[in-house]
Amino acid sequence: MSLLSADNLPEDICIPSYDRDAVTAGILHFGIGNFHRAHQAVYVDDLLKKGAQKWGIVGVSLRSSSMRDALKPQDYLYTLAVLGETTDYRVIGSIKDVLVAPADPQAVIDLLANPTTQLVNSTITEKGYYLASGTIDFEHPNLKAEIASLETPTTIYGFLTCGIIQRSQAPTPSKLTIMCCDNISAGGELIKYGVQNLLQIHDKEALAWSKNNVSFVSSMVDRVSPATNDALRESVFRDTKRRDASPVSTEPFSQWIIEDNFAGERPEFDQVGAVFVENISPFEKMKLGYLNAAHTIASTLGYLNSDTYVHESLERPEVLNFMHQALYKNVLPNAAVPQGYDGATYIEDVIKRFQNSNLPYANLQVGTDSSQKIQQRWFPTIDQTLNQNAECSYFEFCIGAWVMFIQTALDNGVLNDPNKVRFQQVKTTNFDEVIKAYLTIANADQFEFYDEPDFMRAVSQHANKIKTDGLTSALVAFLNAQGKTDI
Ligand code: CS2
Repeated sequence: MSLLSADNLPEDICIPSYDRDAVTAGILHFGIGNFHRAHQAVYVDDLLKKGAQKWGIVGVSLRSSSMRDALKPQDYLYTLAVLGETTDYRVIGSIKDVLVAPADPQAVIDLLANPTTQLVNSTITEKGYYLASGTIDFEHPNLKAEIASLETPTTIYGFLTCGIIQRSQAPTPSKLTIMCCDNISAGGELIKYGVQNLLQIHDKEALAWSKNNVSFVSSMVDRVSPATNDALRESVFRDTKRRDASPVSTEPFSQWIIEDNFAGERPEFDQVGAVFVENISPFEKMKLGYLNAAHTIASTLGYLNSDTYVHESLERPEVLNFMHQALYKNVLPNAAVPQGYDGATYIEDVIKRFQNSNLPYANLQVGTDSSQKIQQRWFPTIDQTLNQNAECSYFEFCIGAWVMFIQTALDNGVLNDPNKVRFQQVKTTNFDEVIKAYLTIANADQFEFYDEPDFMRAVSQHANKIKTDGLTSALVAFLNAQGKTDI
């Protein structure tokens, strides 16, 4: 069986042109998922091709061994399939190893303390940060356990804290940069808050050392990369003649904006297309408030229409029209874009990317962890809009549709959300109470719109209309009531 490996690389496609054995792992990456392997790991592969051998990656899985088990037989090589107008393949070699934290936590801590490690990145999805009410939920059992003892860390905060403590005890401790690469606003500051809280409890000397030697950085990351399926495995085998247990598909577009605040050495990611900036906030707000908000709009409406993929959702004229209207009328006027960007152009570019039928992205994949995601993607814009007494009716419909998404996905047994049990425990037959309960579970009560009677009344009307008439009928009626104007 022609399994992809270092001794069995495919011909005629782009492969690592550098000596992988000479590469050392300057980067530790928490969350070796498809997004990381389509994004940061590709930038690093490009950097290694330019001779920057010190920036190889060791991945760390905080939960399961599946990625390690898939990649180890392939020498941690994998195939990237870029699915645009054409299909382009390349083999990525930037990952040198993958550790499974629950199996050997000390190996992860040792790596964090190792002076060769200079940069720690995270793509652990929104739920990996244990957010509640807009900040870290220190009441969560996993965090309570780490507050009590760092004997067996399980969260990114616990592991980073243990690693910093051990690193600080070296004879000549070296600096470290920790970078959030998730769709989280001010992710670097959030990780800093969680880690410094634990250091304050467990090792004040390490806390003092970290304040001068460890920096916490945010970044805006952007590349659509669906979950791997057998169809991709088969097309990769057909086209490259190599079996790859875990190939990754993605789009041609890629963007990485990085806050320029490195404690130690900074990989020259700007040599391979990333951009370093002083102020990351406008970029985070644009990505979350436009692209990710739109992704959740398309997937929420799409799932209620029984469409499997995002591009199929947008093939419905009424959904595409709603998407345009929502972004132009409820986002663009209230969510600034960074200098040099044009909001309308960004909207059109994002929608075009989502319409790429060569890269099917499941509505249910976007819908995963939606109770966490909408707090970052929708709620801040809604509050901004209400504070400016601006138009917000499209988000009223979105929130009503999201409530129906949760209820429908629960009924269908396909809801994938850290709050699934809490949603299941909402048993009232009063639908307005269901709406309030679902929104409370999503921490909406921490936002102003939750106590805005007109807004919540409209949400209830839309949710009830969708419940009784179905999504399409409710959506068309809504658009007609808005005096539907095609963009
Ligand atoms: C998506 C994101 O699944 C989701 O939540 O909205 O993963 C999205 O594809 C990326 O942020 C695009 O950069």
